[in-house]
Amino acid sequence: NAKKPLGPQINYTITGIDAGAGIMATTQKALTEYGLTKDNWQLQTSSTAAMTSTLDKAIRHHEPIVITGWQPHWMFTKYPIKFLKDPKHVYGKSENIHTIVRKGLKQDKPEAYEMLDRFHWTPTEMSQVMIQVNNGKDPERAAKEWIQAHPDQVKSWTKGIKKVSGHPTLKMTYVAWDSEIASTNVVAEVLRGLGYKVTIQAMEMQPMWASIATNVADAQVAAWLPTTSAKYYHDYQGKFVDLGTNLKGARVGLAVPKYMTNINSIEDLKN
Ligand code: PBE
Repeated sequence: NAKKPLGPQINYTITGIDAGAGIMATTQKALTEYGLTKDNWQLQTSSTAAMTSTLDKAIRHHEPIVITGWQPHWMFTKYPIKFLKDPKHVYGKSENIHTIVRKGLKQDKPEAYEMLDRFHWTPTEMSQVMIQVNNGKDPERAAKEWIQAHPDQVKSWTKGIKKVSGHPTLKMTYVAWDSEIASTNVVAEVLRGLGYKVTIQAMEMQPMWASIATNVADAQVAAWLPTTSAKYYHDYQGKFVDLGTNLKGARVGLAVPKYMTNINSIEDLKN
């Protein structure tokens, strides 16, 4: 098997996720830029759950597989996988996750704005929530428990902010990726602690950006930049407020099991 090139072994197929994800658009671009479309490499659309279950199966059988991978995500702790080098930097060097709010939020809901502006955490902290949810815990429960276990961190986001009265509503939108399920639930819980009646609504990436741009929603904490969400960032530029990084050091790319020792770079997918 080692002598047979990788392409035919996996039908020249990269196992991807939902069509709307930024990583899918970037991977399509990578196939072109690395000259892989000529070899008939293709990107298969599925979902995170389907991709990780295909990955699980491949690893159990010690078979080759190429997936769209990103960090923070439990796939990197649960499975022995590695990112492929990306010498053309199609996926960018590293990504940060930004908090995006609607215009006018600062005037209308200054307390919420202030908390959202302060919110930031580390990949390790986000992973603590993600793992609990992956183990079957309800996301709201996992968020509440994380908040209880990290009072100092939460205080740094809320210290000095006055609790609001009358339970004003606050609407957050997100895409149901594991990372965003974790962050959105934690932020929503903290805002509830400040007196808001917070709703969170999952949708696809384009409507999420549109919801903020049209003032239908107040905030989202799911903007992977500068590469992964670039399309919508530019499409809606001027119609939202970017509060900057809430998580530093995310990463997006193609990944393979570590036992695929001959495949270390996207270039290696070429025969
Ligand atoms: N992801 C996780 C998303 C952003 C968060 C990398 C799958 C994407 O748009 O590709």
